[in-house]
Amino acid sequence: NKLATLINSYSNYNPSPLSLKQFTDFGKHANSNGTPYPTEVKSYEFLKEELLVRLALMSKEMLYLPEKLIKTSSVQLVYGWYLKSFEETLTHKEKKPSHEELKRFSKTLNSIVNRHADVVQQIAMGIVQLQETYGIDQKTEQNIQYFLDRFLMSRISIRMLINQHLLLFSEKKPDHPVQIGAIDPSCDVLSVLKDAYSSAKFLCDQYYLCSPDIDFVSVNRVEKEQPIELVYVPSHLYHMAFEIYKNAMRAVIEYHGEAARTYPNIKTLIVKGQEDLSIRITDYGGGIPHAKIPLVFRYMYSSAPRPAISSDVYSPTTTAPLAGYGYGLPLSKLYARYFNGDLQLASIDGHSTDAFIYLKTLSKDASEILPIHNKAAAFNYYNTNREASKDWT
Ligand code: W6P
Repeated sequence: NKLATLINSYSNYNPSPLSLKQFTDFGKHANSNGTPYPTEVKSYEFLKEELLVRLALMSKEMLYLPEKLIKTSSVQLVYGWYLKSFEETLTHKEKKPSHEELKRFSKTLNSIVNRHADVVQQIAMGIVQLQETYGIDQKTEQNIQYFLDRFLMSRISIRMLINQHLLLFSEKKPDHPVQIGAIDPSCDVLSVLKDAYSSAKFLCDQYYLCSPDIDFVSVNRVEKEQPIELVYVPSHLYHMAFEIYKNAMRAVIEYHGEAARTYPNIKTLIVKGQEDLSIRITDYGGGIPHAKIPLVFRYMYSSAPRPAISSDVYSPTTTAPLAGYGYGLPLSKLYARYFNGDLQLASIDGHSTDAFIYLKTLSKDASEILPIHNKAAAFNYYNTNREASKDWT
């Protein structure tokens, strides 16, 4: 059929990654008076093609999932959403960018964002379903890990593009007037971290009736003595820091005991260097064994015993009340990697954990990292048995 053929052909293209500099340069000219809608038209022409590529790639990628997972109702539902959104985007293909068409396009974008709101939850449910019905072996787990890293990164990127277009060109307005869409060209890193800390502290106080304090140290090696600013998406940074603070607080309180009256402070160091903006969050919460570090970033580690969820206003699969290794940490790592940064943990068992967030100081270096598709590589990855390596004991 026609839709399948078009998806096949669009999935042969690679996505075009944008840097934060490209996003902001572009957005600066939005709403500048002159010819009506010149930037909006450019954004429209780019986005309608780019969306088709990114949606097609991920709908194809889903077909590499284990058959038993594809067959679950949750994965079928999500797959249908991708087809529907691809189809809706296609209706804009040969259109001229009239005022009406631009408005209709924004409507489509809105409906895509809403349609895909629960993707992460649905996929997580499908995995739990598979786990409970058949169990998941090591190879299957690795394939799901590989898939989710790619799939969720693609989802982050699609939502970034759509959100950016809507914030710049529709009634939807940014949180803060200086923002260029979702991007703050002078994001105050310390204040975002303080917000994230205080939200985590709020949850921690609710759960344990106490929480560790925090010390912040900032070192600006680029603009001496100035507050540290960065071109970044504040909501992404908030998400990462919030996740780390929750885990850090839980570790500290569980390690020293709820009865302890005082706790060692959590420490946060922010350093802006020429190339990296690095953030180190240290907790003296007893650390975790070196061999267990990779587990923290696994989507399926959440199937291990989780802390009891009392008043569950939070989605049990995406975030737990005070960090139960849901999808929070793997997703945070994706947010960091999305604009060419990273998130890593280093722990000293019996002592402390350092969480590192690396971001790019220069917005031109902060370019989207996107999964590309290559049939041979994908086939190879999804079908290789990495269980028994033949060259090490
Ligand atoms: C821990 C375990 C962990 C995960 C993520 C961030 C901080 C921490 N601290 O003990």
